[in-house]
Amino acid sequence: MPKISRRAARRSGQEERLQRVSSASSPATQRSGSPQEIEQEERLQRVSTLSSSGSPQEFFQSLIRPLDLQEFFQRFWERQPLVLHRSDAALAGYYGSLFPLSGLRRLCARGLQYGTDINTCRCVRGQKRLLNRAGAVDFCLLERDFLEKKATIQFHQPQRFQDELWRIQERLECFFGCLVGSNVYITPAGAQGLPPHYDDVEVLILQLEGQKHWRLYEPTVPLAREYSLEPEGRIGAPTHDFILQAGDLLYFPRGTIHQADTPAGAGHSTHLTLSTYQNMSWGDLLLDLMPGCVFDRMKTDCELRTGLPRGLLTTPSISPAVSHQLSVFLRRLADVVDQQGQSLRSSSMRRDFISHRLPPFLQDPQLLQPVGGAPALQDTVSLRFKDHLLLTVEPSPDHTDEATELLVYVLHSLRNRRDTHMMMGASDEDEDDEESQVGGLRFPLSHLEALQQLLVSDRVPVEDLQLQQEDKLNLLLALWSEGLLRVTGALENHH
Ligand SMILES: O=C(O)CCC(=O)C(=O)O
Ligand SMILES: [Fe+2]
Repeated sequence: MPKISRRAARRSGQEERLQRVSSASSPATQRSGSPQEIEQEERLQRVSTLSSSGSPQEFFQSLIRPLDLQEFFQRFWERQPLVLHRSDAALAGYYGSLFPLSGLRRLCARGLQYGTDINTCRCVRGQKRLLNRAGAVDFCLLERDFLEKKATIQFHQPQRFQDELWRIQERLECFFGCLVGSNVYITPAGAQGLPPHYDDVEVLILQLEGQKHWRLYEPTVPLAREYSLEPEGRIGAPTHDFILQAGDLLYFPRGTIHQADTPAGAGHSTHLTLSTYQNMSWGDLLLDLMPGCVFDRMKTDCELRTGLPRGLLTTPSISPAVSHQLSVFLRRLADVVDQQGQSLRSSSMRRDFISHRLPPFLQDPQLLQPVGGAPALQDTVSLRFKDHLLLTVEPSPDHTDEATELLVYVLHSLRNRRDTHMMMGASDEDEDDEESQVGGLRFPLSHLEALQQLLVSDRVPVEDLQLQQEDKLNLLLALWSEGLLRVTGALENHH
């Protein structure tokens, strides 16, 4: 079956190409302890104006406050830009704590690389100039380029280093069911980093520090699938022209042409661009599903297995008879999709998401380990980290003949790497065998029903599991050892 490389596209997400992340940049899981940092941490705990304990939906709701979720998706999502001016000092303080300029020196000390982790650029008379130096970022030189050359600092995927961004993006990935990347842009006063362009992602922009002047223009390619520059002469007059202040939020659909500059006279501007929905369209799903769908159909539909007309591949164009025959097959496939849609298998999009998303936001990695005692037959059990796991039914990789055996996979992101999140190519050499990259377990198809029971219920008495008695312990022990199951005590205790 042809495999469509979805990951290749992520390279072009946002403006910049993301390349191999240096192995020197290690994950930032350890708590740091200077007095200022502890103070900031405490402030975060106090102000946390973004819902931290609620569901992913409550979290997103708190992000677009005061707008309501339904209104956002009906009026704005994929339709038009939204500017939320807040005048909310607490929120501005919280946004400011997400990536303070004052913390950049400490981040640079971790061995950041130009091109990979940071780009420096400046837009002069509509032209972008890349000001990157070679190799590792030296903070003093970076600061000098920022002050003297008026370079904009574009920091790639800061959630790798900033815990609160990890928390925010992990919540958003749960909410959208899609990867969420980010970039921070720091622009000195009286400067512009990038010329007018559009991105291939839905973006939410949080103004963290200072202010920024934005101009948005009608898309030339609505819901664009590729990043592109647009020459000033082609973009016409802006549809939106406004200034974002710290604490404000901006949303615009992919394809929206935009440019932004920091007004002269004020201080620097820092904003965070959260991006999502790259390659997440109906077309992408069809690209993902069709090969498997045709492949399966060929097993039962002998006509799909009849040979092509002689010489078809060397005739210059498809004849009307051939295109008619193709359309007949496509209609038949459409009927199959209509009637047996539930058996469609979108595996590569799901695997791509589950294997590349952020791991659960946990300060203590111990929490990913098995908890409590091992399950026994008289127990009541529940799944842990439901937000981070999914079931797929796929052919066993061990069988290559036509009578392929189907297996149920429990895929999860518990042990995904935070330090390479959204960094293309970070682990390319181990990606050949994709299966080995996804955390997960596989079981015979007979276990599907019991797994679904566990997924939809808060807790299930083991005796109620729809599974052969002798298979139950195997299933539960496998899930428990993986950190995905806990014993919740007998059901009557909870009634
Ligand atoms: O700040 C800038 O110069 C551009 C930022 C941008 O293009 C974005 O956030 O998508
Ligand atoms: Fe952009």
